[in-house]
Amino acid sequence: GVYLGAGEVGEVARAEVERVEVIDLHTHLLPPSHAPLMLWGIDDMLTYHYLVAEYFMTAAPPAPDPDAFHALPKRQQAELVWKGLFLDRSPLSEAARGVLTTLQLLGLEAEARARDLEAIRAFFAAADPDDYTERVFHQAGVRYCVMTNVPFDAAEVEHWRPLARPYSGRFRSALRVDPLLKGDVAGVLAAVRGEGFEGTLEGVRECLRGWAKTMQPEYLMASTPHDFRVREEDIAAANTGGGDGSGKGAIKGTDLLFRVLLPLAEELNLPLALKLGAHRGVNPKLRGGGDGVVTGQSQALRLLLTHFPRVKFLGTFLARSEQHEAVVLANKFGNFHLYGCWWYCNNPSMIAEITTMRLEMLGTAFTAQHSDARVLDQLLYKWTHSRAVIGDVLAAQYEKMIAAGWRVTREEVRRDVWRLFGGAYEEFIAKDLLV
Ligand code: RAT
Ligand code: ZN
Repeated sequence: GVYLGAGEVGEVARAEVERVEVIDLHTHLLPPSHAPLMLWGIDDMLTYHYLVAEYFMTAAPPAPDPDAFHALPKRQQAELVWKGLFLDRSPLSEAARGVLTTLQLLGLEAEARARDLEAIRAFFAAADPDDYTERVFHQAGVRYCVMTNVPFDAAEVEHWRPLARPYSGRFRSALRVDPLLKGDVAGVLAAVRGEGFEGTLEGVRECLRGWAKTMQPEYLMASTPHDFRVREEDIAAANTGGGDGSGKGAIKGTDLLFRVLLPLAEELNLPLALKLGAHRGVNPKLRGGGDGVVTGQSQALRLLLTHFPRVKFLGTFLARSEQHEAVVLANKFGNFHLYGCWWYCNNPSMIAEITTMRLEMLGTAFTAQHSDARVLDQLLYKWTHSRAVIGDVLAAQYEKMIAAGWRVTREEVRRDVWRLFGGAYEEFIAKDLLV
């Protein structure tokens, strides 16, 4: 290829970010074969927990209280959110703007502008879930997404054993195991026994091996509890054995992490993806929308990276203030891959700041974004909004590089962009660790 002129590199970078087919490393999407668990359409968009929380913080009496709201049919919940956030005030927040962008991309801008919820509903009522899924992935430019598959969730389990029908390659699995990180021994043993395994550490391992076989996950994953700590004495104690539930001493919460999850990650050659910094249920009445943020978890991750060099870790932090520590860790540990701007950081201002810092310190050795979409249609806005911000950030970085005398071709820009949107992840998964 030919070198781009100094004046065109920014535009080319933006254009390449627009067109790259991304890997969406973390979503809560499920394929149509998992219906009714697959969320899509306007009522699911309006009842997204980000919007429901915003609705409660703004709705005036006689708005229902959260319990009464959640007891209503979804249709009615959606109507309340629509009125509260789109009719009684303007949809200024990122999540509310997301609904507008989505409708615009679906050709429903006029209906939205007319505030015509019924006309918007009619569009989705006429859509076929399989065709619509393919359309959204294609239009959003998503090669494939990684789901969040929870073997401890009875409603989801039904759809796996037996698998209703093979699902499209647009969906890949991640096996989510939060109770193991929480150290919920009683809960985990009850679940494992319920599936016919022994209530021992080996029983838990067997159960998870079975789920890994069923789901064929890309990685194991968990979010950390707000009080998550890694202590070297716990790692040492786990290494010297002790209780395994077969009578020789009780199983401790930390055993689930150090004697089950991490050894299993190594045995199955699966990375462990950690999402650090959520504080679940700070306002439990808001349910999924009731979680907060905590800081101070990067040291726990550092200890895991140090003590488990044969395990690959993917990681992302919820707190803005912990992004810098996260970048430094990603610059020190070859078994760590940093990905995405998660949840409360998935806002344009944060994405710009965080991506700039990562580019400056990591080059292309990270994954710029994941959508965390819970509703299929959200792929459209989350990727549109993220591409716009990341394109600008990347353009500015290339311009500084050009000012230092370097020249690049369009193909080189394309290669770099691919790394930031999925290529670096696939390289990380494929590489051999130097231990
Ligand atoms: O962003 C979200 O939708 C949160 O509710 C969480 O699901 C979070 O992303 C998580 O995976 O724990
Ligand atoms: Zn999530």
